[in-house]
Amino acid sequence: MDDKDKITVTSPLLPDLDEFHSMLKEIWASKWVTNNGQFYKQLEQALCEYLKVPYISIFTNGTLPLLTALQAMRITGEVITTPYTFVATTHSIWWNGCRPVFVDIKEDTCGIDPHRIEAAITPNTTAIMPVHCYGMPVDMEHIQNIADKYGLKVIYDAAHAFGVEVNGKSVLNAGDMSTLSFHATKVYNTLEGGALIMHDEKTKKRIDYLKNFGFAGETEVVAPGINSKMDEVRAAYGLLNLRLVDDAIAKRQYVANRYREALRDVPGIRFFEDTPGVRHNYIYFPIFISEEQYGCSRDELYFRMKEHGIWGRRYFYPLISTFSTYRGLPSATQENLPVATKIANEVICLPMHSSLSDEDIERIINEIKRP
Ligand code: T4K
Repeated sequence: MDDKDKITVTSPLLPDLDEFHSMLKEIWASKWVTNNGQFYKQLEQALCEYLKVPYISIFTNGTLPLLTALQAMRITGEVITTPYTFVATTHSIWWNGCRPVFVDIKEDTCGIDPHRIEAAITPNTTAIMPVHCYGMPVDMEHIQNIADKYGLKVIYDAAHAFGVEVNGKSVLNAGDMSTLSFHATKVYNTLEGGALIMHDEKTKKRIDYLKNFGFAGETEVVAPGINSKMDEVRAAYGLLNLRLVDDAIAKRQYVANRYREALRDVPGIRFFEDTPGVRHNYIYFPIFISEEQYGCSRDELYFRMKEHGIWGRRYFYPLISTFSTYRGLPSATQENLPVATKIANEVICLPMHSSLSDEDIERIINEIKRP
């Protein structure tokens, strides 16, 4: 198969090159390339408005905000999370010297099952880190009630939830903090990048210190910080991409609807419908294969598609709880995680991005429908 015929799971949203070039010229003229530059400040402001959040701090990627949020809140001991996510979620807990405690997910969102959280709480639990997996909002009210009851912090890994709203309100305002990823593979990207969303100015100030080595002034260091500031080049790129993101989401919605229409009657294939009241961002289009009804296994379909140039991805297989670092944890057993185990064995994320053509979509659908 020719590489040009290959359809990948995603493709980055790219700004107009001439416009980007003009902004690069401004950066070159100013000779200010990082550390709180003009475009950086503009991007933080523009993102607050677009995302309907009060405060944001932008980062070099989506992993460092997770690490920094845990540091900022001095989280210790055990952190409740799920194994059905990208490894960055769990690694951020581990890198902070904490122990992840895995709780199973719900089939209708692939997010944490709030009904199973209380049973996982011990005297060492200090926080919950839920994930809005595929941008599907988890039950934030239920989670907050549990957190309030036990005095726990809630940090949302909202890497997939750029622009996702429930009844007109951003999901990024839930909990104590939420993180975003602006990686090239996301709905909105700054090449690499990410952000932390918080509720008040004091916390933003502290986060800004932490991501700048802990500096609170020229000579004062208030914490063992790290370097995770976004530079001017990526901030400029981000400002341009922000203008394109609504159209990109609309195009993704079109792709999702084409998939849904075509696959609704295929036995053994499930997918998410839109949730009433939710503004989805269509970051991924996962389908779940029931081998018995579909007639072949997830992996058979996955490799057949690949053979024909359609590179879906099995996000998130294998489960994080099966990796060597984590499989010895008491919460990592298959018996504790029946839904996550099942879903991880059924999922394929179909190609989903704003530059898919009608012919591409047709090719993908035909491959899935092929007997
Ligand atoms: N939390 C969650 C829940 C996350 O999903 C992620 C990241 C994070 C935290 C951490 O955020 P970051 O630190 O990454 O900002 C990708 C991404 O690297 C990762 O950002 C993402 N989640 C994860 C789910 O997927 P890979 O290893 O699958 O990506 P890769 O390089 O195989 O790319 C996938 C496809 O995308 C390629 O086949 C083609 C296309 N692509 C990719 C790149 C990089 C392009 O067309 N152009 C490109 O430049 O991890």
